[in-house]
Amino acid sequence: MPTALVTGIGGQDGSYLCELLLQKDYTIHGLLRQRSSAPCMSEHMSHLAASIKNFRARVILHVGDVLDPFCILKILSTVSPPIDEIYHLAAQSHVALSFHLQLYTCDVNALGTVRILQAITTLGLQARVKFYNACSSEMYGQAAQSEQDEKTPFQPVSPYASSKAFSFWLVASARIAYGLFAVNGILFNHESPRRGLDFVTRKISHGVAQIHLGNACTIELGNLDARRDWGHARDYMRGVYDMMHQRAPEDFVLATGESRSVRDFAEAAFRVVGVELRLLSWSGVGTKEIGLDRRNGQIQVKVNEELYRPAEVWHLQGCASKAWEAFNWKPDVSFEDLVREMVEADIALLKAQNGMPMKSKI
Ligand code: NDP
Ligand code: GDR
Repeated sequence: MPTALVTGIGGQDGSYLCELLLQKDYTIHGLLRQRSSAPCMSEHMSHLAASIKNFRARVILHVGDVLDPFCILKILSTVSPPIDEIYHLAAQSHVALSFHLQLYTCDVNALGTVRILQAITTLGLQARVKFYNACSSEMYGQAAQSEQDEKTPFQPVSPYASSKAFSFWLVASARIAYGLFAVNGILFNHESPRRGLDFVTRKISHGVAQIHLGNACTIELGNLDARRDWGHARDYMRGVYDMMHQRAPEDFVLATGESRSVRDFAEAAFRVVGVELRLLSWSGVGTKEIGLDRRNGQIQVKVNEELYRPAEVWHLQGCASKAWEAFNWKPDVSFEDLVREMVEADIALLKAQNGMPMKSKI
């Protein structure tokens, strides 16, 4: 039975990857941060623990932090059977927050990757361990190309994107210097009902659910014109697994090839609950645009310029033809089905919580 170490196992991608690896009979070691308010298992992990047979024997959780090199050294040097594959997903993954927490973001995302790579080589594991690094389409930044692939130059415009570009080159150089089987996945945005509430898709699906259930009147958003290539996280974790099982280590883009604006996402989410939006310009203080429900004229969306970023990535649209040619990867879930799944899941969640509101911070 193969053995994997997953950092960031409690996040969106970690939980889908964990499910996939369990289907493939892996023993999983997961790195989780300790929270002051125990238990440290995230909502997704608790859900998996409850639904998967023998979860505790098959998923061994280690409290740790990628800021502390000894956590990784200890896991890699002590677990038995030894780790075959490392999926490094842990990150300060919020782009807007990275402008406020620049040093911290670089420490976790860039130096966190250095710590793991150095642990591998210090223990002399480079010939037996495979390494996956979670890189991002954000690295393309304001790239001139209308479609981005593995050959498109990086032009990061945030501390988050710069930290991921740093980690990309570390991994690429570890491949050359040590012969490590190391792969960078350049993944475009992928979402799901397990997405954090501070990312725009979940903020919208959760906000639409709140409005639908009568718990709220409006959603406040930032830039509606930014365009993203949105897919489903489960499809992307399937691609990540396949990248790690090629004959030779190479970097791959995963994307749907379709780009939509934040406005498109908001309109699609409202359509799920039968609301047709009309967006109007308005000159209120700090508010630029409002979305009206066409039928009753109620304001459902407000744009607050305070939520704009100091530097924006305006257009992302990926080309995943290399992944298609190498391992027949393509996404299964369409944009409309993704939006519907997210809105319906939030309605069900809120009903189960008796309409108790969950607050979004950013
Ligand atoms: P999440 O933010 O949902 O998950 C990140 C996880 O990393 C969380 O569980 C978090 O723990 C953990 N983490 C953060 N800091 C540390 C630390 N110092 N030590 C240990 N663990 C830490 O992100 P996703 O699951 O969406 O993304 C996974 C990876 O893929 C990230 O690296 C992200 O940057 C990258 N990525 C994501 C994309 C997407 O669209 N989702 C696209 C491209 C790349 P805690 O729960 O305690 O906060
Ligand atoms: P992103 O995702 O920055 O692409 O990073 P996010 O959902 O945060 O933003 C997408 C776009 O929406 C605009 N936007 C808002 N964003 C947030 N969070 N909140 C708002 O209210 C809001 N209004 C408009 C943003 O300006 C932006 O243009 C995600 C993360 O998962 C990264 O870790 C990952 O690397 C990239 O996707 C690919």
